[in-house]
Amino acid sequence: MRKEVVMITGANGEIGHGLISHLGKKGDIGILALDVQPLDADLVPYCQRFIQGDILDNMLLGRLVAEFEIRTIFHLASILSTKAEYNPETAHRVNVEGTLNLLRLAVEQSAWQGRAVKFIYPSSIAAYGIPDLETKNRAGKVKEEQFLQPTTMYGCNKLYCEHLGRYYTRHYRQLAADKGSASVDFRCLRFPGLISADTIPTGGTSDYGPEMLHHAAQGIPYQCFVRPDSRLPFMAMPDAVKSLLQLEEAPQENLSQLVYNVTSFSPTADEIQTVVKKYFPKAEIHCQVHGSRQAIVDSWPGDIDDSAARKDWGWSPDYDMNRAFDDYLIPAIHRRY
Ligand code: AKB
Repeated sequence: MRKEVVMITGANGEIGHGLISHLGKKGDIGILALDVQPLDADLVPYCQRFIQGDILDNMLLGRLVAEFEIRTIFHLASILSTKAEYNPETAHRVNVEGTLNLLRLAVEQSAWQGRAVKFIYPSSIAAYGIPDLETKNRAGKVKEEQFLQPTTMYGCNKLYCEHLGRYYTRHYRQLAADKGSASVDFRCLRFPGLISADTIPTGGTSDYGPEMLHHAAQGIPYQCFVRPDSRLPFMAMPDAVKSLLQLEEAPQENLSQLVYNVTSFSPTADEIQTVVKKYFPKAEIHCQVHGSRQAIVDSWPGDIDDSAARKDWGWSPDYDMNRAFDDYLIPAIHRRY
């Protein structure tokens, strides 16, 4: 008999770590983990199966459909914004074709199970593209339907995959229903920058937040690549995990939209530096602006409106900036380094 599992792609990435540790500690569902990189040893015991493989490998995905009963796909694998700018076509292949492959897998699983497989997709504030700084400063909390003109390949990929998810859920569902089959139940979060105590992101543009903290904790000088007044929304990793699981559990009839902003606090780079220096007074942090990364940050909103998530499925972050540092990041980082 096939065992019911949740499938997690990008398992060895930042969010993968947080999600696998959380679900693994709860232990009430098997985890099928997939990543192109080997899985860190501390995550292996939490997984029913880890497969080192590529989401572009359709033969591999076909095997998984045959072997497992997949309840939910958390599709976390992606090439982040800065890295994607250096390899746009590769990013497109991984971020878009990879997502399409997984949507197809979800459709096949749904048809086989006779019920819609849930597909939880983290999109990003990169889906937004604000034309200039003055508009950014006046925009306030940006809503899901505003400023959807991304300036990066990653942002274009995320926005397009949101549309693909909508297509498979709303329109393909009708085709499936006509054939007496089920389709996929796609649900999407637009994440702000994330800060984890356990992992340091690679290839993103909001990375200056977590990098400042992790460098300071290790006594390594840090060159911050954005201006001190640069503002972005952020969230602590436990809240990111909480939002993924809350959205997965939300009753379908409560969801008035497919794509939801979620966020917690919106500091400037200078405000992050101030709080980091409160805990690590000897931290050496200097500013050396990187033009193209700064341009990406300037095109992303300084804050986003997550009222739809709050209203539809009771979203509320546990960690504001003070709590994130006092109760989560600093204690965990002291244990780590
Ligand atoms: C990135 O910086 O690319 C990501 C994101 C905001 O999606 N952290």
